[in-house]
Amino acid sequence: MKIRLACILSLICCMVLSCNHEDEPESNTSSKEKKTFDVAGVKFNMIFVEGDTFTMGADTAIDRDFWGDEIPVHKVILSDYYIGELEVTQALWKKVLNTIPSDNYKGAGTSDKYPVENVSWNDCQRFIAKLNEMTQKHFAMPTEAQWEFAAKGGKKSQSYKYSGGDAMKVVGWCSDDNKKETTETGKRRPNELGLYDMSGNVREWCVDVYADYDTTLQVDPAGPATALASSERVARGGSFDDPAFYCRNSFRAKSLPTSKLKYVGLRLVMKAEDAY
Ligand SMILES: [Ca+2]
Repeated sequence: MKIRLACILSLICCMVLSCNHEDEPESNTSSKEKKTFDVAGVKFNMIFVEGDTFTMGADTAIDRDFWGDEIPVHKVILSDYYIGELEVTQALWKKVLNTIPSDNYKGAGTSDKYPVENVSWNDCQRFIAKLNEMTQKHFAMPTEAQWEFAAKGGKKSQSYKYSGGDAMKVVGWCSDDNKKETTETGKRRPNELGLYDMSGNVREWCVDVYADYDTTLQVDPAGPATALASSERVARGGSFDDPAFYCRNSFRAKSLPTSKLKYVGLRLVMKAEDAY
């Protein structure tokens, strides 16, 4: 009886360990669902997001914390795209621009898996331009619609409040953790698409100029066509420095494109047809 009990316990233990392992971000894989890119030795994964029509904005039936700019909800049609499995890391930023801008820099090597932050929207555009020059690819900053659709789990959405769950402490890092700094990317549970830290850790710049929503059906929207130097840009997902309700899938933050903040970084996207 004791032997049988020991076997059952060790089987459960193996299953738990196996599950934990599956939650760790993987590298060195390449398929339609997940493409690995290598920039002079720094590898990162992009996850396929099948396009669809989705409802953008706060689902007020499940989320009573919504703010006025999260409505009116509206239908958006998105084409297929890829989005970063993780926030852009300090290792990748260093490899591309050879600079170390982050406030939470832990030292050479140690900081590699931490998200880059303290980078302005303008800095991020320079980073992407240089990355594209190095790789001969077409990486971009997500549109606000691409970011929100991916955060909500795309076509695999389970209608969670945060990206990947209804409890923030399970899926990401916010001020409730009381850490007062970023955490290595990929340490909490991913969302339905396998994306980590969409909610929390660092807010993520989007390409869009911040503007009110309207009810018009939109196809691959990228925000207002006119952008002034003083136009605030959208940053989504909340951060380690924000309360949990800022980390909801539909919450919208904004900052000037010149703002460098220790809680704002970015994530990459790419059109599906550009991934080959
Ligand atoms: Ca984030």
